Parts: sequence; structure tokens; C-alpha cells
Amino acid sequence: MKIYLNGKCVNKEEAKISVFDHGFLYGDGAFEGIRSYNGLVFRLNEHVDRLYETMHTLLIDPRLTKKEMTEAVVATLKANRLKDAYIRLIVSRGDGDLGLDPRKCFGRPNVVIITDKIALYPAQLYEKGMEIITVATIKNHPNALDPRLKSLNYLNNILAKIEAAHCGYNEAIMLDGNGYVGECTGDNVFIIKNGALSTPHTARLKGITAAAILDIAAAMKIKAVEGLITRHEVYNAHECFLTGTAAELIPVVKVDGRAIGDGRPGKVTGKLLKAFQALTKRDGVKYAV
Ligand code: PXG
Repeated sequence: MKIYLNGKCVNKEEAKISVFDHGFLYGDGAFEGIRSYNGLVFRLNEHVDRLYETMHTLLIDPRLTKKEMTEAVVATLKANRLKDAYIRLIVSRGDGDLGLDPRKCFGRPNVVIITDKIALYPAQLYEKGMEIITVATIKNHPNALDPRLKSLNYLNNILAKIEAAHCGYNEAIMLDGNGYVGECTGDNVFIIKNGALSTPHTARLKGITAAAILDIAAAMKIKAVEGLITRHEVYNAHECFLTGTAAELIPVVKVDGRAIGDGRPGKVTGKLLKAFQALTKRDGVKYAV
């Protein structure tokens, strides 16, 4: 396996970062999780844009243009001869001292790209749907750590994941500080009522998959709104599903013990998943291995 590390593709064994890296010491950095399908990196430009937005807020300059970053992703995929892959793009603050002052890292971030085979979720999960719960851990306040930042600090979501696991669930809904639905620990949430789609507007990462679903809905003339959603609305929705790069679109059939619709994956959800899978065959940055 070849890993991209600061401009070079090196063997996995040589891909090492200092323990003084502030990504390691403080979670100070940005990342992206991207997927390629049959030699097409799905919405790579959108992922790179989101990465650069996170870095802009964190005041991290990767010293690579967006074009160079895009080329580095493609070069890493080629070096590993991967047509279908999960790509992890990481830009950490870089090596500093034991203080948290980023100025001590002297503007030398560490840029890492890992590409690996994608482990698909079991088909059974898509046929049966998932049962999830709401947990007590709320989303970070946007003035502390805006949920739109895809930073290396994922403790908020990890605490929620731990709670879900303690209760015997794989995924959990996190609410915002006002009690409205935000998102799951690694996925966005959608509900469908009377054929119309809704998803939270704030308190969530602007998922690339979610954006694609909204584009598909528009093309299919399915009404879609981004707004405030309560748990009551989730419980009484006709369908519910989660979106994310790894999972694509996963049906949810029970939330906090309440059956969603008839307790089976919904028809619109199925249609959207099909349309999304068709989109992944044509929307992206092409490369040859
Ligand atoms: N919300 C959060 C908090 C995420 O981390 C999504 C939504 C979906 O966004 P995209 O752009 O992928 O549609 C994510 C991304 C994991 C894992 O191992 C999951 C994500 C990121 C990193 C790791 O489960 N999901």
C-alpha cells in the first residue's frame, strides 16, 4: 500500500508522522472521507472545496492549490491501482511543541492521503433497515465548533457513538442545543412525509451525499426542504434514511422504539438509493489505473 505523505507516495511502513504533530496532540486539522466508483472519484471537487473551507476557518494553509490537491488524490489512487476505493484526505496543523499555539507549527501542515478498498455494508442492512436512537450528547454549539467543520476533532460524535453502542445501537441521532434534530454521528438524516423530503438545515455537516440526494430530488420533482425538524416529526414520518459517503443511503425503520411508517424501508428511499447509485457512475473526476 502506498500512502501520500507531503508530496510523495511512500510505502505504508514509511508513512509516519511525529508525535509532536498537532493533529495528534490536539485534533488540530481537517479531513475528508471520499469514495471512488469504477475509476470515478465521486464529487471530488466538492470534497476538496469543503476541505478548503474547513482549513480556511482553521487558518491552515496546505501550501497546495485545490488543483494540486485533486491531482494528489488521483495520483495516490493510481499508485495503489484502485478503481473502487475509500479515500481519507487529512491535513493536520503540523509539527509543533507541546503548547497548543498553532504559530509554533510554522505553517508546515502534514498532508496525508490514504486510499483503501471500500468495505461495503452488508446488503441485509439495506433490506431490513436500521434501528437507531436519540442520545443525550448534543451537537457542538456553532460558535464553539461549527458542525460544518470537518475537523480532526470528532469527540462530540464519538461520545454520541459510545452512548449508542452502550444502548446496543450502531447509530444515533444527535440534537442541537435547542432540541432539534441535527444529524447522526457519521451520517446526515432525512425524513419523508407525504412524498416530501426534509433534512435539517443547521447543526449538521453539509454532507456531499446529502447534497447529491437534494439534487436528485429536484431532478425527480420531489419536494425537498431544509429546516428545523423535531423528534415528533421523525417518529411520525412515513420514511427515514441516513446518508454518508460510506453508507450511501441507509433506510431507518425505528427511532427511539417508534416504528417509522410501516416499519420497513420506504419506497421513495429505495428510488433515491437507485438514483444515487446511478449518479455515482457518471458524476466525478475520472482517472485510469
Ligand atoms: N455527518 C457527519 C458528522 C459526518 O462525519 C456525514 C455527515 C456525511 O457526509 P458525506 O459528505 O460523507 O455525505 C459525515 C461523514 C465513519 C466515518 O467511519 C463517517 C464519516 C466521516 C468519517 C468517518 O463512519 N461521515
